Amino acid sequence: MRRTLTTCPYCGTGCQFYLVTNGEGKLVGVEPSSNHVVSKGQLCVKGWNAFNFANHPDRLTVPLVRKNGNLVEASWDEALDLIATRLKEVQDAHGNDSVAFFSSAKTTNEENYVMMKLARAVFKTNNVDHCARLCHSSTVAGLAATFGSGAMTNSISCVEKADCILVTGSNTTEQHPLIGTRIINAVKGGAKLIVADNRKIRLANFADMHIRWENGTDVAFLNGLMHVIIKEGLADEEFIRTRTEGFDKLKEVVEEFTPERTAEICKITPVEVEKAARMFAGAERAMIIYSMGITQHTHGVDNVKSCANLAMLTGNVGKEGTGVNPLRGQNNVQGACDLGALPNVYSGYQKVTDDGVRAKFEKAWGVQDLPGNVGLTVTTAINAAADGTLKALYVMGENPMMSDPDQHHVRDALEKLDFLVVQDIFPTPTTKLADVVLPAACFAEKDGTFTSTERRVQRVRKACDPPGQARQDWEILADLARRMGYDGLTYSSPKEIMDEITRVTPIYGGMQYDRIDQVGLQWPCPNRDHPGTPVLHVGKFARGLGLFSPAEYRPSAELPDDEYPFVLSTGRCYFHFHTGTMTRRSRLLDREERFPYVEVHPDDAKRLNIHDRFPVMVSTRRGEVKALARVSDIVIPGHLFMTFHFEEGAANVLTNNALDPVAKIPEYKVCAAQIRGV
Ligand SMILES: Nc1nc2c(c(=O)[nH]1)N[C@H]1C(S)=C(S)[C@@H](COP(=O)(O)OP(=O)(O)OC[C@H]3O[C@@H](n4cnc5c(=O)[nH]c(N)nc54)[C@H](O)[C@@H]3O)O[C@H]1N2
Ligand SMILES: Nc1nc2c(c(=O)[nH]1)N[C@H]1C(S)=C(S)[C@@H](COP(=O)(O)OP(=O)(O)OC[C@H]3O[C@@H](n4cnc5c(=O)[nH]c(N)nc54)[C@H](O)[C@@H]3O)O[C@H]1N2
Ligand code: SF4
Ligand SMILES: [Mo]
Repeated sequence: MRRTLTTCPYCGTGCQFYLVTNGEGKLVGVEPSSNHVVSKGQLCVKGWNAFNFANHPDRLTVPLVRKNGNLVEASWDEALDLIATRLKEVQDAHGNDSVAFFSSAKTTNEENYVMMKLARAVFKTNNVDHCARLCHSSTVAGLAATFGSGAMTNSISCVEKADCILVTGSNTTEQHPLIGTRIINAVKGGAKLIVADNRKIRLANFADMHIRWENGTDVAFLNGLMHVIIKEGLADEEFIRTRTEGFDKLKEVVEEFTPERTAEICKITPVEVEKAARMFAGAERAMIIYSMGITQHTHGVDNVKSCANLAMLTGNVGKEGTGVNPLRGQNNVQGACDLGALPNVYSGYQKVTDDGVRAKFEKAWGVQDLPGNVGLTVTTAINAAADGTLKALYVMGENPMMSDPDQHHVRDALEKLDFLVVQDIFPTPTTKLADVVLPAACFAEKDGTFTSTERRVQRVRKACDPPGQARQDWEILADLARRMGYDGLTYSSPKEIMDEITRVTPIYGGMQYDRIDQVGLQWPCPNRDHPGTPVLHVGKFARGLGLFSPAEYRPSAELPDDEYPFVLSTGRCYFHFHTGTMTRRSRLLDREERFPYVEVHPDDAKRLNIHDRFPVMVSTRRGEVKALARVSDIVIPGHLFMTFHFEEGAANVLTNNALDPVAKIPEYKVCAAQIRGV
């Protein structure tokens, strides 16, 4: 038996564990790492089972190329030559921006860097993005505007130092289980907990206040809290005076949000608004933790800015046990953003529109004419494909057919493309539409790094060989670059890629492999002597002064009406991850949750003659999906909740692709729906 220390491939908590391989080099299990800073010898059920999918017989093992309508086996040479030729043809005919790249929060930092360098240096387009668009793009935009840096301000260890925690739109015990445990520990240690989520999530059992407001009304609620805090003299005046700007504007906007008006919009009571305001503002150290309930709205950026406003108003930024803490979802979504798999920035958030930055990367990469226009996002690329302006798409480690909103629209868009490449570890609904499918190595089969939600860069280590002819993602991309006549992506190892990253990316300047060998470091870490940064904005915000950015309340894009009387919200469960490609191929996880389901309140079920565990049809203006009813008071009356884990009951057939105007994130959390028994 051999043990290899690596990082969990599921959520952004960033637990580490040992992968156990037997004498034949086959993965046989997982052992926790007792001295890891976050996981401390514990793992959630997905971590314990993280070795399981890697051995599954469905793994992609050979390149596939479409011939006469069918995907057939091909050699690597044939597949990569075809990609190089076709992408070049498309660009020659329709311009550089007719090609787009989806990078992957499942792959390593090094691979994301290589992908964005390939797009920019070789294909001369900024059309590169990844699933952060569907997830925390509101955070990146909202916190960059208010604080100057769009990441979690504090560390996971800070949770236990808070005196009051506001958890809003985060089902922490199921989605970031080891952070959920920290919250429960904090409560046991005397911290107050306010859970703002209309579902009765597990954390609600531990909460001093569980506020079940209407989905999509967070701006009103947060403005209401700030109204009370200002009115009752609970604001941190010194912090406002010395550390922030724009307070007068905030005061003016929240003036209108009396507890009564707030309660009316949110469908709660004025007393709840007042009580929560006093609890939060009264704490010595108060922390905000949020996730998709805040970001996945057409007003996602406004929601994030409002969280930032509340933290600044009460002086809760820049010290331990406080802060605005977006929990990043995927294992390496923080890293994919940091490494510039985004259409507007290079690695380290260096802007593509800045002439000096482009000149720097031209020199470092030995190329000319890097494009200065901001590229397409995941969501706008799909729309451009549907319009016929985007002609080719290269998808690495994403499954847009299942994860993007409005599946019929996505299918239509992907079918219209002249050329689609998908590089994955398993066949997916997206590979089914591809012209070329490339088999990739999974996390257990590669070296590199992931960056966790607390900005911690940690090692990923190879424990076994990839199946069949599957190759590392970065090697595939580098091989393609060579076929396009570019040698600047030829590396001998991920370490060499990281060395280049440290040279061109100031926040990662000190992230050399020898330094992060045992314990990962938190960025910004500008040089080899820097110890890393557990808490951001200490003494000074990244942008100088914190900017109060008040928002007016705007309702969600599609509200219930007579035809579609329910609010449908979508999200996740504990046992499955996203589009289920990995967890549904893990025996233990699959056993726990086997069928698509929809949560419906007992009063609604009774009225509509719907029975627990019996099939129902859920429909919206975009389509209909069959699922099993789960009759339960987890949801409030008038609300339905589904997960998007199941291909045979795909929630994204139903969702609305209305976007936030700034972040371009879709409104996964609110659309109008109907339900009936079948
Ligand atoms: N088991 C598991 N873990 C995961 C994932 C997974 O698929 N499975 N995915 C990972 C990823 S990428 C992400 S982004 C995270 C997501 O983690 P979370 O955001 O915690 O998960 P969700 O289920 O999307 O939504 C969380 C909660 O938001 C609430 N909510 C919905 N609308 C609103 C609203 O308008 N306001 C408020 N305040 N709350 C609202 C919902 O009721 C739900 O309980 O999880 C990560 N961890
Ligand atoms: N309705 C609804 N839809 C949502 C959401 C929601 O709350 N509601 N949440 C959104 C959010 S927050 C997110 S983050 C997105 C996630 O959207 P996606 O990223 O599209 O979903 P995943 O299932 O994580 O897809 C990852 C793919 O990468 C593959 N993969 C795994 N490891 C590797 C590897 O090492 N190399 C390669 N090449 N491939 C690999 C997996 O098999 C899988 O097909 O979904 C979004 N969609
Ligand atoms: S909490 Fe997240 S990182 Fe930790 S074991 Fe579970 S899925 Fe993996
Ligand atoms: Mo996510």
